[in-house]
Amino acid sequence: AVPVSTIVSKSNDDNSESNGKHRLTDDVERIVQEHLQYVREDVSNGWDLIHQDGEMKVYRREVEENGIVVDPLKCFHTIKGVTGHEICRYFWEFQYRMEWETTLDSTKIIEALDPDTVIFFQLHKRVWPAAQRDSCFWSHIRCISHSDEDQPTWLVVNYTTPHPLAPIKSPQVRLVANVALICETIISEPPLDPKDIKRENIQCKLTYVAFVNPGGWVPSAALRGVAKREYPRFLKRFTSYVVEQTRNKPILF
Ligand code: 6CM
Repeated sequence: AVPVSTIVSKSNDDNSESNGKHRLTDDVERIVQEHLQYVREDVSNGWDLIHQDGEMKVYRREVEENGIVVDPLKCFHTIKGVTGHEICRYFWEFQYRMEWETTLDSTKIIEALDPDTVIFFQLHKRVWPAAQRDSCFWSHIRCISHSDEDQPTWLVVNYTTPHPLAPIKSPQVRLVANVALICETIISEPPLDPKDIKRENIQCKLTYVAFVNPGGWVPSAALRGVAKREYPRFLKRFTSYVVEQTRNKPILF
């Protein structure tokens, strides 16, 4: 849940319909379903492995739109000792973001649409010689249960949206993002009693996908260089952060 103190602007009439729907419900549903399809597509055709470090693999496809690099990115990782819920929770929750995100100047929640969907406004660190970027996106966390026996899949989707509280102000450039983090929990040698599951018996299989349009021209080689360096760095730092934070806490399934 979002601490009330972090919500700058909360709800308006079209957010609070009695059926729990809000103005972006249908968009959220559509994009979540697209990601659940897309995550199954493999990376054998047209994808380049740009980074590998142990279990972590980062792939990208080189794509340009009107001369702007918009390379899709797909990353796989397996992390020991944490659940998919824990990884997604730490990625989604506002209060942890600045502890693992090294590429941001600031982040804030400008609206809460429902308990699982908020709108963020973020200022990204400027990368010379490009103009500073900002972003405004809805962020949704969800648990998808397959059966009573199997562990559920958890996911977070971050998807660009306009917002009256986040007008585009030159010289900043608004980037456009469609990002998903999709996690499964694997339990090895499950004990008869679920209460006896230890961190050493669990691991999380993570898939992270990103479609980012920098929102204006950036030198292609510079942008590809930044992406090749920063995405593996983010995955390593973020996942180690979650391992550290959860080490001595009860397991959140
Ligand atoms: O997914 C990540 N972070 C989330 C929470 O902050 C959120 C962020 C989405 C935007 C990611 C865009 C980064 C690309 C910035 C490029 C700026 C242009 C530079 C010009 C270079 C010459 O989903 C983790 C994001 C990790 C990014 C490396």
